[in-house]
Amino acid sequence: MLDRTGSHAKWWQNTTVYQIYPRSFADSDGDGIGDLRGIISRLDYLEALGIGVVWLSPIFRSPMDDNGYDISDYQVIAPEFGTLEDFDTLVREAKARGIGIILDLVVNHTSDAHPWFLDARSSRTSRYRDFYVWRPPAPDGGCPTQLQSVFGGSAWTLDEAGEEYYLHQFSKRQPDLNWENPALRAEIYRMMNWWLDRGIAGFRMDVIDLIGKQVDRGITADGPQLHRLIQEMNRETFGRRDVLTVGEAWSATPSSALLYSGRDRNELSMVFQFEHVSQQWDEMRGKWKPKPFDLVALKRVLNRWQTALADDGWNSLFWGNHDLPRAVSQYGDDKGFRVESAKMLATVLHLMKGTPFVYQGEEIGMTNVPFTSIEQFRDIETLNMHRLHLEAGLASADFIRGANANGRDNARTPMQWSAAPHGGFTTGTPWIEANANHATINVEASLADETSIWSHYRKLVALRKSSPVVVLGRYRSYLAEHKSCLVYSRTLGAQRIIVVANFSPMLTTVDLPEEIRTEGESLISNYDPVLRLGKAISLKPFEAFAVLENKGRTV
Ligand code: TEU
Repeated sequence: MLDRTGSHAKWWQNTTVYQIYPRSFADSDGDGIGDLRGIISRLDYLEALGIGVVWLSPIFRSPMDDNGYDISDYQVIAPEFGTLEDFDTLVREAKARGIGIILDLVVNHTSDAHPWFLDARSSRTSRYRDFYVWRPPAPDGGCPTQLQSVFGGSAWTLDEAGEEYYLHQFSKRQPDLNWENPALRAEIYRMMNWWLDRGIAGFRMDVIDLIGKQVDRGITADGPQLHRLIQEMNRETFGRRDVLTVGEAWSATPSSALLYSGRDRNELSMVFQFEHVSQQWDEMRGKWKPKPFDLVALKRVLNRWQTALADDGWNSLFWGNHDLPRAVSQYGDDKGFRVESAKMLATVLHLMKGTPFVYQGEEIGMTNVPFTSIEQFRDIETLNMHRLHLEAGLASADFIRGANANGRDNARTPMQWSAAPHGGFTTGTPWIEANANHATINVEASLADETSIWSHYRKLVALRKSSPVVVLGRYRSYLAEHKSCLVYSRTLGAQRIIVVANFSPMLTTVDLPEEIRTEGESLISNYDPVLRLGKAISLKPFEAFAVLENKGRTV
């Protein structure tokens, strides 16, 4: 498959990635926590879906203050997840099924239980002191700056022994690393090569846009040295290997994404940007007070990113992950038209230009979980924010409404394998309650139904593998201001695909622009196949389809 420059497309441009949150995916030993042997037992399921890569959220030793995004030993598997031998078995068994494993590289910070930090805080002359970011108290004895943590409260905590504050942009148990220190960087690169030598297929890089922080200048994300650091990391580790690297960058813009992923930049394969997510959050209260869904605004963002990276760089494509609400609840209709809208969302995303990421359970239409009491939640961010909400005099019920819409636990309830207790995730008591709708929304029921959401995802994954126009076709959008209909085309040579989607639960009639009135073969549809696009077309609730135009035929 050749790209527009005539060079071959990269292997990670025509594959689909599946994200596993190990804690909630499959528990093999009945302790209520998912583990590596549980994942191994489900590799045939992922192979059947057609997945080419699995991204594992962190599996390393950790106090689990932030469910593994607080690492205390980068080269030991967390005992609750298994052993290094289990990991090597997973890599081998996945590879035998054509699946690569990418690891979650969390190197903006460690856990406060990491030996580096324990040593660093033991003495101001520790050799590891400068692996972290320490500052003296402000003149009034308070925090060095007013920087706030993502999880609420100050980003500074006073270490009594050393009478200095240390920086933590997340929980106080996640001290930020000092990437200005070459000795720290060398330790990270050594660790990365150790995992690459074990046969992994790449890395997802946690908040990689924060490693260039310059806190004395008030800079946390996208610092002036950031790209120099990523290019050094590339040179010292994965740059010499044909692997997939995706950086999580909440601060990314279309122009900075070209710096991260441009073909001659020697940085990353792609980034996760979140404009389509954060543009739905309230300016003041963020995700805890979501705005009403606005398709025109969403289309504007999707189009901006497809257009910006049309000729260089590469998009990641995702609706959800372990930090985000369930896609069908956020962008579709998880009540009246769950199946139709989940298939619609998958069609819209998977036929765009970029690498699609499927979050565990998305492929069977798992939904947000209607927790009613704060005791049911587990996420440190949610629990911290709830406490601050109450301290600010706001009602718990008001906060819980926001957490029901956008809290991270929505994505972290156990994977629903069957109608058995706890969704068949564990024979024990799960670390977090399973969604009660596992009785009807589960893998077993999906696999038995050829019209299921799962079957729809499998078709889309196969389309990407078999169709150069899906991988490399030029994207063009239409009807930008239409409030409920999304339309785009992909063109490569004489081939053109037209994708049409109705984001509304209402029957919708749309006048199509003349340049896309055509006929061809139905590539995929969530209702009856569509072969012809005339002047006016009526769309059923959440109807979506793709037509592959017959060469040279228009109506
Ligand atoms: O997330 C980065 C991050 O900032 C998110 O937590 C997001 O901003 C927040 O959920 C929005 O409210 C990464 C990981 O994906 C996340 O799970 C970790 O908690 C975080 O970094 C710290 O490692």
